[in-house]
Amino acid sequence: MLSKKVENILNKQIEKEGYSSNLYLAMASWAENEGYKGISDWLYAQTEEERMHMLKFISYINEKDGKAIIPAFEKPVFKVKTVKELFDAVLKHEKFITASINDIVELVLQEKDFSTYSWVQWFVTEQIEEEANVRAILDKLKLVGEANLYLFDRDIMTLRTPAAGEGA
Ligand code: OFO
Repeated sequence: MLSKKVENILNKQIEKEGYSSNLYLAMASWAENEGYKGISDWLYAQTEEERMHMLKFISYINEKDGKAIIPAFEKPVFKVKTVKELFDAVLKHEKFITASINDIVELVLQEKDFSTYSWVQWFVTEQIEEEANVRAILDKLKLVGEANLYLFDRDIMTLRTPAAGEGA
């Protein structure tokens, strides 16, 4: 059984994970239009990963006798002109998601909901990994330089760590 407060914060996270999925979908489409095939593949893969995160929240809430709410998703907004700006925006968004996962951890501890505390640790680890992946991409971009985007775009998928549960 989830407390009302825990059920609410987990439902809010469904919306955030769904928004993340749509944000990366919009970014993937931007990259595709700009001719960056590798970058768009990376973002399409992220889109799927975020959808999987959203589904995890939905099934956990329902499993615990709560009611998962599927919301209307806000239109994703981002304004970038360069690949560097694009990945800065991805990192900024991941930091926002990390902060919201931390808010969940804080609340479940206050509520003494130790099973949700244990369950949400998967997301704590996942956020460390996601931020690290994006930082590695930004480092690589710095290394190859914006002038060599062809190479960066060709190799970006090799920087992707498969998500937990995804075939390696
Ligand atoms: Fe769901 O981890 Fe990124 O946002």
